[in-house]
Amino acid sequence: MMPHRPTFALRTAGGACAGEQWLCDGEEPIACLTRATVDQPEQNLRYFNQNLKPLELRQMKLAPKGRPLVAGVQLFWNLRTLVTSELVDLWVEGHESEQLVLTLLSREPGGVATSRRVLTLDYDEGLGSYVYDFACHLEIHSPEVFDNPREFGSGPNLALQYSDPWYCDAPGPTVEFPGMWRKRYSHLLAEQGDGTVWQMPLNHLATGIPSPQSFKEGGLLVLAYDEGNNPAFEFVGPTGGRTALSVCNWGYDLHLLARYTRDELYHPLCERFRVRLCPDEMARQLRAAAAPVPQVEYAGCTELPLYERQSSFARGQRLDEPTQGPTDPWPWLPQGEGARWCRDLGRSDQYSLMIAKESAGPSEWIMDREGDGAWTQKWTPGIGFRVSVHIKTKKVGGRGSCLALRWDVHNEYNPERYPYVCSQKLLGTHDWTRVQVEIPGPPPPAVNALCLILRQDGPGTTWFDDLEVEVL
Ligand SMILES: [Ca+2]
Repeated sequence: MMPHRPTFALRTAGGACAGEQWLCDGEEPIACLTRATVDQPEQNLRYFNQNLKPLELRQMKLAPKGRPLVAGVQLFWNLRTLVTSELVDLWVEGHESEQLVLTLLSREPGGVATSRRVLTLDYDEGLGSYVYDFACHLEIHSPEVFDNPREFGSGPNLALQYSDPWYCDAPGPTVEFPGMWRKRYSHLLAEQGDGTVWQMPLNHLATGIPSPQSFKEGGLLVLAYDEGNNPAFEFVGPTGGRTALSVCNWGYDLHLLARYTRDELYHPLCERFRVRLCPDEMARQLRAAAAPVPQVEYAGCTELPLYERQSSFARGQRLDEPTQGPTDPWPWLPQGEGARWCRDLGRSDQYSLMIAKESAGPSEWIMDREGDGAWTQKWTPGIGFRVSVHIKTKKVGGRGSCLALRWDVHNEYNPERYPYVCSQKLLGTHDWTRVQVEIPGPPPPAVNALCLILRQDGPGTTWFDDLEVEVL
């Protein structure tokens, strides 16, 4: 086979006016350089409503004729609450050559810091991979903004985020629907600073396990496993030792944070990382060498029932294992006293969700990820939901047991601002009784999901079973 010889350029598409800018290899677009307005719910979920037009590389291919594997790499610094969000200038060197260098100058709008991000794009014949090398320079013009007791607290270091990248196709869809994307990945793997290999199974809740606080010099962080398509972040030089990772359970985005001492803030800073393919054999070796997954608990549970639109609550997920099957479903979460997954009584089988307690007041089971902000089919303003469940009660007092729906917003200052739309409430003792709630569209602005709630307000025992969720 002839070796691949790239010809890189930053091309501008034509149309009604100058259009999108794409990094291209010959005629093939391989990554989009964008600074477009990001709307809700993504604006709130990914940028905390702090960066309306983020400067990013999106839809990055890592191999010629490959599919995009990295959905986005942010090209700005997130300095606690300040962001180098304002583009100042952009230079390109090496048009129509085997190495393209893109320099992006941006600033924090108040004048606290200036970012110079240098992307050097190469092709590595041995890896069969494009290599996007990012040098993340930062000059802090007013280090005092960070070097004070409020920002530093009592620790010796301050962590500043140099990027927050995220992947294509991770996680998989929450529920099955026509035209859904294929779920491909099950683990994040990393070469840590102490020489051990870290693993995180993808199941949304395992993002709570301790994540790497440093990486090996030249170490890799790999999303696995899809033959020939395992994207890797490589930490270059001292950046590995300074970098801590945190992974968001919302979208498996990687918060890459570098630690600095007070004195370091007074000098120019630079972190370097690369985005490229991880060879299949290497991904397999990392998986084999990985340390065991620590126990993962939520409210004392190591296993939780999974959300499905038609559910008898028979399927569960161990929180220290990756999800199985074609989707990445979310679990139902117990909230408050007496909520447990019942495995010896149900309406049509042995399984149901249960609340049993003697105290007054509410306990709930909730699932807040039904929506296109949580990987279902795209919403239109005409969307609405009809949800039913069967409820059995024994000596329920207080205000009784019900099903409720509400529109949900994550991340915002006041996320829980929409009303509960409740079904009929059952008090006392009832055999299985079907209750139903409808919530019409359009969803309020910035809403990213529908929250389903199974609630008992008062003492007694309630079983919930045979849930049906209909998208209207
Ligand atoms: Ca059942």
